[in-house]
Amino acid sequence: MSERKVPGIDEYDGAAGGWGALAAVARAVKSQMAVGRETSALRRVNQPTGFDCPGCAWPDPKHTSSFEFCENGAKAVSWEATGKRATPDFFARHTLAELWEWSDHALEDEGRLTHPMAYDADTDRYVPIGWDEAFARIGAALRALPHPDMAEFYTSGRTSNEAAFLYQLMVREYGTNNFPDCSNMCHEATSVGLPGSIGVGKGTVTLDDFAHCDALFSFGHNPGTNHPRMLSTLREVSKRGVPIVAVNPLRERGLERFTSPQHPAEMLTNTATPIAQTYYQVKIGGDLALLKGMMKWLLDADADDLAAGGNGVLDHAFIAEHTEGLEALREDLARTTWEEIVRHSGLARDDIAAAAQLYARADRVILCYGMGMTQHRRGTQNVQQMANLMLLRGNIGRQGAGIAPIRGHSNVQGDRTVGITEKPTQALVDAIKRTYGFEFPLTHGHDAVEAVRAIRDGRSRALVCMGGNLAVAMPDPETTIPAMRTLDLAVHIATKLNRSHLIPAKQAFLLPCLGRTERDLQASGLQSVTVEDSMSMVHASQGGLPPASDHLLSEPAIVAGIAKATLPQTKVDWDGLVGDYDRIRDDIEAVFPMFKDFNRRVREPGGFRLYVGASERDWGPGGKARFLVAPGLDEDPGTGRRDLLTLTTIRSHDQYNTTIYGFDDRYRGISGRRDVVFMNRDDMRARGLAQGDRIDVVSYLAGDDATRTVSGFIAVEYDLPQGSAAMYYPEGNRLVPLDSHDPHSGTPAYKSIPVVVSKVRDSHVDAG
Ligand SMILES: Nc1nc2c(c(=O)[nH]1)N[C@H]1C(S)=C(S)[C@@H](COP(=O)(O)OP(=O)(O)OC[C@H]3O[C@@H](n4cnc5c(=O)[nH]c(N)nc54)[C@H](O)[C@@H]3O)O[C@H]1N2
Ligand SMILES: Nc1nc2c(c(=O)[nH]1)N[C@H]1C(S)=C(S)[C@@H](COP(=O)(O)OP(=O)(O)OC[C@H]3O[C@@H](n4cnc5c(=O)[nH]c(N)nc54)[C@H](O)[C@@H]3O)O[C@H]1N2
Ligand SMILES: [Mo]
Repeated sequence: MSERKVPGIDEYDGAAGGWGALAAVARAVKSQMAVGRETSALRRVNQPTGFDCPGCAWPDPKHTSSFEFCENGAKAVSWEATGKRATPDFFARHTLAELWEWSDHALEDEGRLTHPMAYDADTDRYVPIGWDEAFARIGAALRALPHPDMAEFYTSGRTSNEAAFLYQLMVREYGTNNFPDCSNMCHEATSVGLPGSIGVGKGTVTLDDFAHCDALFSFGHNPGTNHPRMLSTLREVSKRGVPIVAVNPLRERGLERFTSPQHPAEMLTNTATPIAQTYYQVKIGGDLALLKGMMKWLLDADADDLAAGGNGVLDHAFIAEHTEGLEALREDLARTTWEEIVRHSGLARDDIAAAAQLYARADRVILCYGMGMTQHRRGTQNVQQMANLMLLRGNIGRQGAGIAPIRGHSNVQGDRTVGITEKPTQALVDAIKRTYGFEFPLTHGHDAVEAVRAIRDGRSRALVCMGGNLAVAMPDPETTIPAMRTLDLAVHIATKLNRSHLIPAKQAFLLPCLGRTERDLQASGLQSVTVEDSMSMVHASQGGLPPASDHLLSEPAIVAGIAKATLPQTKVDWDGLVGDYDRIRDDIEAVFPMFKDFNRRVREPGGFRLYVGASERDWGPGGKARFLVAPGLDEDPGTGRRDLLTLTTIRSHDQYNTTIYGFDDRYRGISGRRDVVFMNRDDMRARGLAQGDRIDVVSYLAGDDATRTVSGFIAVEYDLPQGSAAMYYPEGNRLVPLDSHDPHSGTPAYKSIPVVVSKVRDSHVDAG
């Protein structure tokens, strides 16, 4: 680390977790909550009778009886269960133009929304409106559109199964499949890529498998920040002496060592458990090359072993019985030279061989991965190469082994399972017809990128958002935001104020809903909802706090309100369903037979696991798993000149997606600021940059004429490979054009932006 002192930049030499995590929870609670009412919420997270933590989709250990501590879960809960309120008074004091100048942090920090509001163009303010009037106006606006395909219905992944099911039902009865979804920006490469390989777009492991694996690979995710409860699992794995291999351009503290707040001995003695045994600092976008290198090594070692009379390194019995396509993969790997593999991955051949050897020696391997793999132009192929690697040794569909996409939002997987998809199947059309007696078109609707394009081009005139912050989460705000300003109708169902809500359409509505932590009372009494975690476990979630305001409605009730106002001839008994969520679950079961016995099974402690064929070596139609070839090694082809730096965008330790809790990123040594670009020491030197120098970052994507710049950020020296750089999301989003995405999954290439970094003359941050 450089000598110059820059405010807010320091080295963090502690472990992940530890006392720092406890102190951070105390601060989060103190800034948001009145101790007593709200803090009782913290004791009910992820308990058998409590609510599902809105923080992430990592599963809960089945039989925990004590509070499973997680710093960022506590932040998520205290942020929702805050004592602060954004009331009609607040909206009366500020125009939208004024609020636009506020930071994303300041907007949400006003607290929970309390009343349904409608935009008043004359005063440029949100003013209170009654629920019925809001529904009537929304219904009228939706009915006034010339065609249902001119409306977009976005979902963010916190939405429960029950709310999501009703939402897709309403949208389909209305007549469109336009379902832009947060998963389009997230794990869509998994949902699209894995079915081709293993027949199902979901992970194949359960939490129990982690107790049986004998090697674990972690590609492109940062559990210390984004899935902190996973560290407890990794800690157990490490304690068993199982090697953990991290593949990540950045050295992430949570992948290096962890002091568990669950274990007093570690806390008191200030010791930590080492996590990753080996850390591969791959170049950004170099994973495809690393994976191919590992597979090339395996095939060569296998051939050698067979020639020497051994049984080979691959699982030949599995390959023969369960797979097809190995020959094409073999040819592709034979064509790929080590020289190219080394250049693209940034790793030495010996190191790649060591990773492959470690993989080959283990009998049961789990491979986990996150956004570092999916958010590339060839994210889908990246995912499929990971599946190839696993299939070579039969590491799918048996105990202690499998592929584990680590999902983002706590119910992003469930929303998909219950029908939020722009590509419906004939089976879904038939099931809805059978259950409700109406038909909807089989034509594909819009995903998130397509939805923004349609809005930009005037083909879509209405946008309904079930949660989220679409304008800020999407790439290219210079396109997305002006496009959204031209809409006829914008409806936001939300808990807290964010920038997307400040983009007024001709008519705009802000509809406040209950959060996970709150009691949901309907005609039949207290309700619970259900969610599905990353490992396909479905379980119930019931809030215990009194609602943040008497005027809130639940998400299912809001959907029903809009549905009744939009569909006067509806065939669905909306009131009956909302009055008793058991009835929604019965209908989910009727439409999706995999939820057989839903209401009974979800009442069992810990819930139940949905059927995942690949976990049982049932590979779906065709009957075989498939090795799939991804020609070449370039993960982000066509993105521009390779002499540029490649910039990735990442989450700080103090944010939840576009929700900015605070300005610290403890494990990376950053405090009180987010205007940083992490750079390699030699790259800084080559550009005459010192720690804290102000810089401009300009992206250069082939075929993109716009000049996209982030100005005045500061350069921070960090341990990442030469040629790679990183900054925070969403600050980096304006460097990503809307068209820079994986063509198969539509996932934006947020993790690979070619940039030029240059010094802003004579301006470094003052020494502290
Ligand atoms: N506290 C908290 N929890 C969250 C979230 C949050 O914002 N805050 N968000 C939720 C959501 S929606 C999601 S999707 C998940 C996201 O969880 P992650 O997938 O962990 O998300 P990111 O921070 O985007 O970081 C991914 C990691 O990929 C690495 N990386 C970047 N580029 C590359 C590359 O080319 N190759 C490799 N191998 N690695 C790369 C980065 O260094 C970083 O460590 O977390 C969920 N949980
Ligand atoms: N550059 C870059 N961009 C990215 C990413 C990246 O890694 N880099 N990651 C992408 C990923 S993985 C994702 S998932 C998307 C996230 O995109 P979104 O899901 O659209 O964004 P969030 O920030 O999670 O949404 C926050 C808002 O949700 C609302 N909210 C919170 N809780 C609830 C609730 O219980 N009900 C309702 N109705 N509303 C609620 C609040 O109003 C809050 O302001 O961003 C993507 N964008
Ligand atoms: Mo995500």
